Amino acid sequence: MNAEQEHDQFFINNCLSELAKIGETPEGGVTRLAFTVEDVLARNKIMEWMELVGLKVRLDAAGNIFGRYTPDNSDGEVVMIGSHIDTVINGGLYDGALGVVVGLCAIRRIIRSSPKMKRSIELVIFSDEEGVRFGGGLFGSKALIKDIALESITNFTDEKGISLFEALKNVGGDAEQIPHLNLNGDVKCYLEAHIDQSNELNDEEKPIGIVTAIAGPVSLSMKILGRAGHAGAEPMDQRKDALAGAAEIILAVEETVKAVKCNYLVGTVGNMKLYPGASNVIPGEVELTIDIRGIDAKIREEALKKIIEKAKQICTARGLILDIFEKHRVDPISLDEELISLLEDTSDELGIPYKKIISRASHDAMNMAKVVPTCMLLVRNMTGSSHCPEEEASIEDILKTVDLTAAVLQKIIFSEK
Ligand code: HGY
Ligand code: MN
Ligand code: MN
Repeated sequence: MNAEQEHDQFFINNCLSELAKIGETPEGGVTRLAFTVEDVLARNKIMEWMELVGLKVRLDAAGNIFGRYTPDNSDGEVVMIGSHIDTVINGGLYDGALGVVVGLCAIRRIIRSSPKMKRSIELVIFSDEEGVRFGGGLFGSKALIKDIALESITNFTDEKGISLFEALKNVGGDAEQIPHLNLNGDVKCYLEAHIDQSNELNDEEKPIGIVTAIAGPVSLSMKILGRAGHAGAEPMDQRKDALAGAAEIILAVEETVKAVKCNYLVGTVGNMKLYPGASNVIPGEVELTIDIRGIDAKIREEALKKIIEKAKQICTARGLILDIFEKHRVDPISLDEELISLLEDTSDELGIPYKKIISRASHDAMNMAKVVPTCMLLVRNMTGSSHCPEEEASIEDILKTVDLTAAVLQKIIFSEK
């Protein structure tokens, strides 16, 4: 390992361990929900690092953070790299944070080695990628490409009834100004590095995945209204038990998705609240979330339609009322062929083994790919688990990712095209 890589290793370990402390959980994970105190503290930390590296920092109305290096003889074009730092509840230490630290480290290397470059280079931290607090997801990148309505920003609320619209102010955002957002320059391309959230790279013993396409999520919220009643006094045939109905719907999600036999189609009920929630009261109300993902939009839609059909039949048969709200939808997307080849060629030059891979998890890169040429790298996950404290990447693989990212960004920055 040369002196530069040694310094990078220290830089990476330090940044990741600093971020891991902000929102750390007793189980060794991290909870940093969008626009909470933990999110604000992590944002401030990263803005400090951006300035230390020599980047000019700005925030946009969606709370996205941009750190840009503009060389003296800049030609106005920008090369972007980024990810997110908000997390799920008790998430892993690498989801989002790894891509931010890899980006910062790669930019730092490029500025030190070639300050005279002609294109600017920018690190972006997108707001509220996970969507755990308000429902939805990929908020910051959706806002940047003007793919989110003011009405949903106002209607999305957290468990305490605080709206995304209000919470956004905690980080200096202003939802009313979102329609005026822009990329602030001529963006040549966007690259995102992220930990692999499956076991695929680990199984194949590859340190890096070059993403060819990203599966698209749809998330619904279903409200099931029955009738609360006495658990002892009410006969079984007179009940309108909202939780029993919900239980049938949850199994219908699993059964419908499994029946499709397409291994990129997945369905999950990840959250459920019931009311009143007492052992001697028949549940009167249930709200549950349904997350369906697929790499083929048509197959995903057919499965979704079947699930909604079955949910309606179950509720009719039980005399329950069903309300369905769509919270989030991004179509599956293929990434830029030219950038994929550039990543492959550069991996070969650096002798870094890789696998071309479809990302089952969704990322801000899906929205950026709609407006600029976009590519994505996944870093081997040593446990194959994610959205939980067990998520793990090795410093060796992270350094390889910095080597590859810096080399590819360098080529793009200096390319004549
Ligand atoms: O849910 C996802 O795929 C991403 O981690 N937000
Ligand atoms: Mn995630
Ligand atoms: Mn992520």
